[in-house]
Amino acid sequence: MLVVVLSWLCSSALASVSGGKLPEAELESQVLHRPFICRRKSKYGDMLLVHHDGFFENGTMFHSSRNHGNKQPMWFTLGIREVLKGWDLGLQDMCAGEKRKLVIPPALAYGKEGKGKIPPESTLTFIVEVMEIRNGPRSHESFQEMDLNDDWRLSKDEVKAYLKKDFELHGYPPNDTLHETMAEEIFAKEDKNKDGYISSREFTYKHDEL
Ligand SMILES: *[C@@H]1O[C@H](CO)[C@@H](O)[C@H](O)[C@H]1NC(C)=O
Ligand SMILES: *[C@@H]1O[C@H](CO)[C@@H](O)[C@H](O)[C@H]1NC(C)=O
Ligand SMILES: [Ca+2]
Ligand SMILES: [Ca+2]
Repeated sequence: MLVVVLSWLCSSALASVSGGKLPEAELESQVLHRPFICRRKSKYGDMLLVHHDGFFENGTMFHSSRNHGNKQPMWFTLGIREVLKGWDLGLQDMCAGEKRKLVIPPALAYGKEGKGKIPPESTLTFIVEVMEIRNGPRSHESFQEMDLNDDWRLSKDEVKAYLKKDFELHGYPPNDTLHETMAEEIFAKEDKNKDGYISSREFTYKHDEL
C-alpha cells in the first residue's frame, strides 16, 4: 500500500515539473501464482524459459505459446531488449513456477507502429509463466565461476580452463590448440582496454537500458 502511494506521489510530482503533461501509462504487473519454494529470483542477464499468452485490450488472444507454433516454451535473456521492454521490466524478481499478468502500454510494447497483427498504439496483456531460470552467459554467476582466483578479472588461462571444462561437460575432447585460438578471439573482442584481462565490467552486459 505504502509503495503504491509513494509511486503515485512521485509520478504526480514528475508530471507537474514536466508542465502538467499526463504521465505516460505505466506497466501494470500482478502476481497470479507464486510457488512456495523459491530457490532464486530472476534478475537482469538471467535466461528465462517461459510460456506466455498474449491478449488485446478487448480480450482476444493473439498468441499462446502452449497452443501456437511448436507449442514449446521459449528461452530469452532478461533485460537486454531481446523481448518487449515491458517484459524486461515486468519479469524481474520472479521465481521458477511463478505466473504473472502484465498489462503493457504501447510505449513498452510495439509502440505507435504496431507489428504484424498488433495494431498501432496497442496496450497488450500477457500471462507469463516462468518455467526455469538459468544463469545467463553474461551473468555475475558465470563470471565468478570463471574467475578462479577471485581477482575480479579473467586471465587468458582462466578463459581456457573454462573452455576446457565446458567442452568436457558437452562430451568433446579438450583441445589446447583450439582453446588457445578461441581464447584469442574472445580477448580480441571482449578485452576492450587491451590490458590482457577481461574485467567484470567488460564481461557483463551494460546496465544502462533499465
Ligand atoms: C480485438 O482487437 C483486435 C486488435 O485490435 C482485433 O483484431 C480483433 O478483431 C478484436 N476482436 C473483437 C472480437 O472485437
Ligand atoms: C584440435 O583443434 C585444431 C583446430 O581446430 C584441429 O586442427 C585439430 O585437429 C584438433 N585436434 C584434435 C586432437 O582434435
Ligand atoms: Ca581471475
Ligand atoms: Ca581488459
